Order: sequence, then structure tokens, then C-alpha cells
Amino acid sequence: MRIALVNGPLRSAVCDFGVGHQMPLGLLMIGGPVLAAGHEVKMIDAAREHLSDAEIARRVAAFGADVVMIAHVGSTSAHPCCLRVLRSVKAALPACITVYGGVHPTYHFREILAGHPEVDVIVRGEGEATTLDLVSALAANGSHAEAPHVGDLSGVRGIAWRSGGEIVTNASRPPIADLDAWPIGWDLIGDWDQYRAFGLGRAAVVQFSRGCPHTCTYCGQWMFWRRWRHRDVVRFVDELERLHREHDVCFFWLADENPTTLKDVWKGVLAEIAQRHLPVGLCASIRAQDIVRDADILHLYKQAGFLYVLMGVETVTDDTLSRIRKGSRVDDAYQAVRLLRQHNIMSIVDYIFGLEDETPRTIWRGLRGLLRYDGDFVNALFITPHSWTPLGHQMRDETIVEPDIRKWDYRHQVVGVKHLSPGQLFIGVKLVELLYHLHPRRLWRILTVPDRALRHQLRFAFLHTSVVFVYELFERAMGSLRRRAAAPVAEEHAASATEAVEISA
Ligand code: B12
Ligand code: SF4
Repeated sequence: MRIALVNGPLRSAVCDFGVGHQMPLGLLMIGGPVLAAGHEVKMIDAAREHLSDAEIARRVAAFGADVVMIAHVGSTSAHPCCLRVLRSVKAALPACITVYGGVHPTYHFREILAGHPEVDVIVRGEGEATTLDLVSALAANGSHAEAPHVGDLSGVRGIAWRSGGEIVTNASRPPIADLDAWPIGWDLIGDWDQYRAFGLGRAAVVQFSRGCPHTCTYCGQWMFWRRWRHRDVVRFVDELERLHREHDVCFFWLADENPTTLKDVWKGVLAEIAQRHLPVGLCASIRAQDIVRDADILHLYKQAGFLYVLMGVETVTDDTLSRIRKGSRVDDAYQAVRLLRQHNIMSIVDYIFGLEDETPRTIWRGLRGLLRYDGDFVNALFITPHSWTPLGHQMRDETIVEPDIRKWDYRHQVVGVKHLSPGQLFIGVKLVELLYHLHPRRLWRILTVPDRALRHQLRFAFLHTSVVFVYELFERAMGSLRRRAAAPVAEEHAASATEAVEISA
């Protein structure tokens, strides 16, 4: 079969002006197995190339696709644009079967299939094995010949689809036991120069492990992968080495939720990369508690190439940390930043606004707490109550001030706070970002840190953070003007229903 993989055309300030565009690893991971099984597969990265819907449909038609598979890493915020693309594809190619996957459709499959005939099949959860089975079933059914009939898919575990107009949820699929057995579709990347990070040359997103043993209430990733698993250390590092040698990849972005889960295994990964002396940089999300735990092996982080650690500190009080089940304490974050600094590794700390009822006092306390942590950069986020998370469930009755799910991307306020209007909270958050990043201590460090490479990285990040900051002010101003003109919110942009569905349903 001929399968077009489309990375949804979501515009993102973070990629356009901040870190740079990254490759859609999820699509590469479902593309690899079908490619290896002998199907013809083409990647259309509409996000990277900023393609219009018409151009995507044109490329899909030119390829002669039997099946179009779509997703985007910013799954919820990209949902409206993914549907829009599928409508264009169906209009241009009614016989083409459309398959949708990723986090958001995994949980909202029922309302999507009920309201959107442009979606034929939804793959729920981990995609590799399900996609391969699905494509084999579609090929066997000869489904592509007769639109929009997909044939009998009742034997394919892990999907939701329509049969005779009824929505059918097939049995779920157990988590993949051997992650190394599933080839990644690196050959689907046409131009490696399209993917770069932090101004450090070619970059690749890679994944050593899946899942997370923690259960933070605002996060759904621990449910999505169901249990923590990891790849074979040597085979994983072989892959990094091959990407570096064959494609000149200089920077690896780990997509893992929690790569550090087992200290010995993680130490093995770091030691294996370090002993190969690969001239590459690394970045990953790592819990503050694990950085503190790893104090005695942080030199290995550095030797392996760690340049950035993203740390979800989320808040500045132990009470809130325990309420969101973070499983760490304020002091962990404080120590982690210092340890990373001693090893010349940059820390980018995530802070979530809206975890408590924000007032000018809590915002001020947040700024003071962040200055005490003293991470190199702060990534200010807003609480986003995804329906499948425990927090989304708890917040069911809260006021939603942003019904447009294109903005459910953590960078826009979604839930109302009692004591501040959205405009006031926005100003508060922007002031925190401004005062934090322009703090004399931070500017002094950017100007004078002795390590040349680190100085360069700090300046790069400072410049690009500033551009995103200005863009968001501009976006907000334009949004207010548009709101004043009272543009109606289109149906597909309204918040999707809050039905939370277990992945194993
Ligand atoms: C690396 C990463 C980034 C990087 C790189 C993004 C990239 N292009 O690869 C950067 C920093 C740029 C980034 C940005 C954003 N990200 Co991000 N990111 C991640 C992270 C850490 C890993 C993503 C990943 O590659 N996972 C590994 C792959 C293999 O998993 P996967 O994509 O889910 O794919 C599997 C299945 O979902 C399924 N599947 C996926 N797609 C499809 C498609 C089809 C057709 C099928 C059948 C199956 C299928 O099969 C795959 C293999 O099993 C995740 C958190 C996490 N650990 O997962 C957040 C995450 C995906 N990001 C998220 C968000 C919100 C964003 C931003 C919108 C944030 C922002 N405000 O800017 C932007 C989007 C910008 C953009 N244009 O890409 C959220 C999405 C939540 C949601 N419900 O929408 C996540 C889950 C973080 C979180 N904890 O909530 N991100
Ligand atoms: S540690 Fe990170 S990935 Fe794990 S549950 Fe908490 S927020 Fe999610």
C-alpha cells in the first residue's frame, strides 16, 4: 500500500523562533515497521514546511496514497488543524483512508469518530504494532479500492473505527515488550538540514525509554505508555552513533518521560555514550530528585554531552508539590540547579501557573521562589486540564477561559482564576518572565561565564527566549483586538468534550 504520513501543519512559536523544528518521531516510529514490511511510505512534514491544506492534499494525491496517517506532537492544540487537513484530503481523494493517532485522539476517539466522518480509524496509544497490523488488514481487505469502506478491522487490536455506522472500540494492545524490535523510519527523512536545535546543527529526537513510574496529577504521559520500559543500552547508543556518522546529527533530544528511572541503567547509557567520544550534545527532561540522586555521576552526564536539562519544578511550595503528587520537594530543585551548574550543564525549569488560585501575592512568591532556584531559564506554563488526567478530572467544574483548543498548549491560560482576569494574569506571568531573565545575576552570568561553549549557548537561549517573549506579547495584543471585533469561535475550535476514557477501555 502507499501510505502518506503527515505531520499536522501546526504553527508553533517554540519551533519557529525558539528551539528550532524537530522531527516527528512518533510518525517515524510508525513509519519504520510499515516501510520494513514492504509498503511505500512518504513523510510530508507540513509543520516544518508550513504547508497549506491544499498543498498537503496535492502532495498526497501526487503520491497516490491509499492511506493518510496524521498526527502532531502538540496533539491537543494541533487537533483542529489535523481534522482540517483530513477534510481537504477526503475532498481531493475520497477513496483515501484516513488514520489519526497520538495522545489527543487516543482519549477523545469517541467524539472524534462521532462528529468527524473525515476520520476513518483512530490508533489508540503506542502505534508501531497497531499500525502494522492495521495496514496489513486494510491491504488484505482491499479497502482502498472502494471508498470509504475500510473492511472488517475487528481483528486489529488498539484501534477505534466505524462499522456499519457504529463506533467500535477494539481490545487494547499490550505495551511493546521489546522496543528494539521495531525499526525507526529514519529513511523517511528527506532533508536532515530541516531539523536543528539550539543553533547546534542537525538534531534528532530519540527515545531510550517509554513511560514513567510517577503519577503527577496534571500529566497524562504515565498513563499513555502504561509502564516504564527501556531499549537495550548498546543498541540505543549504536543508533546515536550511526545517526551521527551517517547524517551528521550533532544534537540529540531525548523524548523520554523519565530516562533516569533506574540509576544503573541510566549510568550505563551515559557511560556508553561517553566512552565512544561522540562529539554530540544532549538534552532531556529529568526530575530534580534524580539529578540530586545522581550527584556522584554528573561528570558522566557532562562527558556524554549533556548541555541542557529540562526540569519540571512546577511550583515553589512543598504543599503544592505533594498535592500534584510530584514526589519531590522544593529543596530537590534548589540543589539540582546548583549541581548542574557545577558541571556546566544548563537548567531550564518549567513553572506552572494556575496550580493554586493565583493572586498578585502568589505570583510574587513564585518569582521569589524561582529566583531562589536560580535555573538558567524559566519556561512559564499554564495549567491545562486535559480530560484524561486526574487534574483534568478534578478541574471539571472550573471556568474555562480559553475554549479554543488550538491554544491548549501550556503557553496560554485555559482555566480561569478567581482573583485575576486573564489580562491581569497574563501581565503577571510576563512580568515574572521579564524580571527573572533580566535579573542582574542572570545577565552577569550570560556575559561572563568562563566556559566559551556554555556562554554561547546561554546567549543563544537568551536571544531566542526574548524573541518568543515578544512574539507572545504581539500575539496577545492581536488576540485582544480580534476579540474586540467579536469573531465567533468556529465549531471545531471549541473545547472538545471532557469525557475521559481509559486507554485500556
Ligand atoms: C520532544 C518533545 C517536544 C520537542 C520536540 C517536538 C517534536 N517535533 O518532536 C519540542 C520541545 C519542540 C516540543 C514542543 C511542543 N510540545 Co512537546 N513533547 C515532547 C515529548 C517530550 C516527546 C515527544 C515524542 O517524540 N515522544 C515519543 C513518540 C514516539 O511518542 P508519540 O509522538 O506519542 O508517538 C507514539 C504514539 O502516540 C503513536 N502515534 C503518534 N503519532 C501517530 C500518528 C498515527 C497516524 C498513528 C497511527 C500513531 C501515532 O505511535 C507513536 C509510537 O508509539 C513529549 C512528552 C513525552 N515524553 O512524550 C512532549 C509533548 C508531546 N509535547 C506537548 C506539547 C503540548 C508541546 C507544544 C505544543 C508545547 C508548546 N507550547 O510549544 C510544542 C509543539 C510544538 C511543535 N510544533 O512541535 C505535549 C502534548 C500534550 C497534548 N495532549 O497535546 C506532550 C505530551 C508533553 C506533555 N507532558 O503534556 N515537544
Ligand atoms: S514525572 Fe514527568 S512524565 Fe512522570 S508523571 Fe510526572 S510530569 Fe509526567
